[in-house]
Amino acid sequence: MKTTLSQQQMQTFQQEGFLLIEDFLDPEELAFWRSSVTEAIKGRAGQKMPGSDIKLGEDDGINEDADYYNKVFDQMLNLWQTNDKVKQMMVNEELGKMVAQLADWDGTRIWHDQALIKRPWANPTSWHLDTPFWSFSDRRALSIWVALDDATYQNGCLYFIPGSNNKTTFENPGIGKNMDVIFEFYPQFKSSKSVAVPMKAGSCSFHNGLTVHGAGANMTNGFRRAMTCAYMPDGAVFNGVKNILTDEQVAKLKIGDLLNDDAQNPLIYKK
Ligand SMILES: O=C(O)CCC(=O)C(=O)O
Ligand SMILES: [Fe+2]
Repeated sequence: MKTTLSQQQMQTFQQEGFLLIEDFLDPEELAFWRSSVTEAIKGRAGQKMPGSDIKLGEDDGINEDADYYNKVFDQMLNLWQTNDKVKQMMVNEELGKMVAQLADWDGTRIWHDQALIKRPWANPTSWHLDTPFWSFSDRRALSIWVALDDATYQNGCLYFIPGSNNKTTFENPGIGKNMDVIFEFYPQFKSSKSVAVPMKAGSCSFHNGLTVHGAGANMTNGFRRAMTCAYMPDGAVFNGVKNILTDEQVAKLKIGDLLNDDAQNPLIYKK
């Protein structure tokens, strides 16, 4: 894993809100990540996340747009909790340090990992923010997105609006069916230039969770698989948003409580 960062890369990330790292994984590591994620997904038998009965393709059942959203991507969360190989990939101090350097914080915890798989002919992922969905509020929170297949203009590579990370708020426009819903909330970006980030399998990008981002449709007959992980700073506190926490976990939390349960949010690096 290529986890060494230059000062320039850290600065670019702070300014632009995203950073591409080419050849993040070497071929051997990529093979391990691919087979481990595949194994972990199989092991789930359709269960989207531990502690929940929701099956892949069954959520949002009351939402008339469920059919559309189910075809944006298959989303499997917290594979690290149910597969030891994925745990080995995710609970990695070097990676935690890299994240801490980009975020400029002292300790890194995992919020959740997530496999994001665009099947052949998948719908696009419309412009959105990540952090406002999460159960803590921190402008520095970020994700890694590792390409397990080549991510191309044709099959749904990521797009970013550079610099939006420093101007968005915690207001959450959600992931709308229409690509442009976010601009109703953040009209200042309506005429911004976007940047496409195609990448080879094994490369990765990091993005701040307040950077406006999305992905294209999959116009091909192949899969576009990515393994991602969202990170939080050590010391982050509960903001009252349930997100992926279970009812039992939420029942035990008061707003302002530390999210420091290592079984849910493992500390992977501390300065
Ligand atoms: O993979 C995608 O289509 C979207 C990824 C994304 O929004 C994220 O990783 O935060
Ligand atoms: Fe996102």
